[in-house]
Amino acid sequence: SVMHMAGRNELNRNTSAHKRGKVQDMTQIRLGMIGYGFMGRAHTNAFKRVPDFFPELKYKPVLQAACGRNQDKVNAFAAQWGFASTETDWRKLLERDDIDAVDICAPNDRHKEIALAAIAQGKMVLCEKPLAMNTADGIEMAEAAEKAGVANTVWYNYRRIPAVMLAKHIVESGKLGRIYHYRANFLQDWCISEDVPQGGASNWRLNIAEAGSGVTGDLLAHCIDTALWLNGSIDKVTAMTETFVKQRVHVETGQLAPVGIDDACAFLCRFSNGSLGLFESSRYARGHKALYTFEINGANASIRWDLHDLHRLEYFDHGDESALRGWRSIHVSDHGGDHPYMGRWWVPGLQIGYEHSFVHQAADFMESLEKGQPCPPTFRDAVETQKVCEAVLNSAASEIWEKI
Ligand code: SOE
Repeated sequence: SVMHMAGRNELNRNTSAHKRGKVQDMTQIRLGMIGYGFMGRAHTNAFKRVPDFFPELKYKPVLQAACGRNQDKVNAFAAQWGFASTETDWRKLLERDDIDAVDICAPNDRHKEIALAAIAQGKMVLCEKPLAMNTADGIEMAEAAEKAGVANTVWYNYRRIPAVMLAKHIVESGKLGRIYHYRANFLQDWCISEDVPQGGASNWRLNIAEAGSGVTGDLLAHCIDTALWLNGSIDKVTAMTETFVKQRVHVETGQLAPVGIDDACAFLCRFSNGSLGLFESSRYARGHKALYTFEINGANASIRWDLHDLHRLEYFDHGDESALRGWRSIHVSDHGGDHPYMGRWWVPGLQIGYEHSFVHQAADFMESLEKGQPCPPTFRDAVETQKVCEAVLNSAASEIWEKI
């Protein structure tokens, strides 16, 4: 039921509003946004679009409070984006009874503490990826959320790009036949300069204490989430990692400090369905800014997708007549219903972009409350990604195959 999915908070809100005799709009999901960086903006934009483009949804997100440590900066963010109030201490935010759902857009090392405290207050929790610093923490978070019965989701946003969702539908239709290969890349080049520091609002991703890992948790986690969803579970992995720049200035001390993260990572894996996986990620792939690609080769057909061309899905069908056989590039923009989410937007042929993956997840979260169903990937789903990330890092260290 919605009651179950939304958790105790829904119940509390009903009774207290009733007792006070106040009229409380029960269809409002009052959000507390923790963090106002890149993801704070992406999520806020998403929630703002939901009522306009998904008007039939019963539950409507409300920008109730933005939270960040710097009062001036959080005030400016709240004023610009339309939040009704601000907090500088996330614990205060969690104590407020006018907050129904907490969105965690703080660096990775803060996810667990904030999520557990939010769950203890009966709040719904939306958490940025990766869920946790390691598998054990992720399991603790998933168990706490399940025990409390609070709605939860992790922002692995790429699942909800229409072309990627179409790939899911094609896989589920069985058209590909037996799957032989799954291949994915996530390539960037922003760390090549040794002058990029570690730590702080812009570069916490380079600081092991805040990020937990480098490209494995930041970028390959996306590839792994998509892969587990499209191709099922992974049994074992063998990996290598490298840290090309061994020391970077730490912004807090101004001193050179050892770099603890993986700058690049490649791994091979075996999926439970018998297919072979090959994954690579680097922040040193000169020329690539955010090249996330995946390809699946089946006995009958193959599909491939590229984030730099995200509105297209490429498809090769061996069943086509031989004279016409070839890779087709599907512009995923049709409104007939076969192209996921596209009927929500403009007219056929006009594409959408990166930010819409977040809009779709925000809308799906609201819908999940109405239907009383989970909004995947849940904390529990994200633990599976965490397990693969951990096995990859362990294998890179041990130089042996690691079972999941
Ligand atoms: C890193 O540069 C980053 O912003 C990741 O943190 C995101 O998860 C990825 O989607 C794009 O790249």
